[in-house]
Amino acid sequence: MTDPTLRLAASDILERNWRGRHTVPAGGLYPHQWSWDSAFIAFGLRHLSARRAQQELESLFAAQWQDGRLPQIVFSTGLDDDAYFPGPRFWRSGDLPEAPAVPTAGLIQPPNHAWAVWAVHRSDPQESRRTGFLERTYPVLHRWHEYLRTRRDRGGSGLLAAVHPWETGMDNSPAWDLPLSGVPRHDLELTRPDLRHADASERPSNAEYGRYVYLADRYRRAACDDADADFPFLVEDVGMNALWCLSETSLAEIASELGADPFPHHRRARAIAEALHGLFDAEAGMYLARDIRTGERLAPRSVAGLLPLLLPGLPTAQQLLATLRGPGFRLGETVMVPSYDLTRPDADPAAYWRGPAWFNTTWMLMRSLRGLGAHDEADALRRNMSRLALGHAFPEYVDPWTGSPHGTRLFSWTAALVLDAETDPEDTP
Ligand code: 9WN
Repeated sequence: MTDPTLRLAASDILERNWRGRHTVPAGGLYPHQWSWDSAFIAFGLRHLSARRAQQELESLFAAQWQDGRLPQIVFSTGLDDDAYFPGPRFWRSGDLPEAPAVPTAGLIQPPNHAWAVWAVHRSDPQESRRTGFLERTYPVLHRWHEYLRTRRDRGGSGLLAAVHPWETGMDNSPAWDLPLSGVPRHDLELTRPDLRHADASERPSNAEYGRYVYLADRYRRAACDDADADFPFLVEDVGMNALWCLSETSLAEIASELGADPFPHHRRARAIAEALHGLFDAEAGMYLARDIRTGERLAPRSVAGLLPLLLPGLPTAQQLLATLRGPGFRLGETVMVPSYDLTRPDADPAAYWRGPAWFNTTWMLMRSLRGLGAHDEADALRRNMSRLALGHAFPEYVDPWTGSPHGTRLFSWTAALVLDAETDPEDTP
């Protein structure tokens, strides 16, 4: 790590947001434990304490449902129900037979967990072996991926489907506008505790929230059973599936390390990669999400469509690199990778997932660039991420042109991922 101030500041945030067994994404806006945040956070924590990185992941794994799902949110007990909406009273997970003892949401988030477990192991294999980390986590991860494979392949294509924009982790992406437009709006008065902590112009609108709540409510009413054939939102998201494929490859590594057979994981990873290839759109120069209900590709080009770059030996890597460097994403001219196609007139550098640059997606693409030998571009991204994080109190996201900060501050994955990038700059996916 070149800059001790950065390391100190990042660890300070991770310490401040630590709640004894897990880290909250941000104290005010996101006061519970989020699934894919925890995996990103573990990538940073592993440089401070292998034990803590293990705890971060294992506190999430302790909330695994009997059907294998890892929930989007594990609710902290002891907070008011209105600390975040929808909270534990909305989900009432305790009434569902497959839910764990702790209150959780019923939705999921992108499966980056096996990837994180393997990274935590690699950073201190001795400590991992001594504590039996992989022995404990492998069965959990295996059941999680089985849930995705058997319950979430709603389109029968071999890809997992999201039933809610929240599941993709890129909630307000323009890619979801079309499928969301057919979703009814929940008619109850909305509670928006998020607006106490963030500017309304930088958060989804009430109209969008009405639809989000309709979907979550309908999913909960069906006991989160993934069996509703007419569910009004069913999309195959590129980012979720790329991370699933990458995590399946990590499961193969974990299986080998444990003396188990890695082959079934390699076989599944290959099957996901092949199915994912069905989402490649040569004209767009990237992968596009698919609406299962209509069978149509969703035209908006979001950063999710570049995330297959994480996958080793990707046949379309050069086309994706050209798109990343081209007018839509402008690598080298922008400070970090924008979340949405800059050539579109509705791209907005400040609006939630509709233009600004996030640290997690930039960090993933930085690692991908390094894996492809593009070291100078990877280094430039790393330097920009560190400068902007330190200069602006570790913001949730930034303007991709000017770097000006948006969203909440002291955001945990921002701290964790710049810490990771600076401590282990040579690491690849
Ligand atoms: C809903 C916690 C989460 C991230 C998501 C991000 C945002 C929540 C929200 O915050 O989503 O899950 O309330 O907007 O979009 O990626 O996991 O940091």
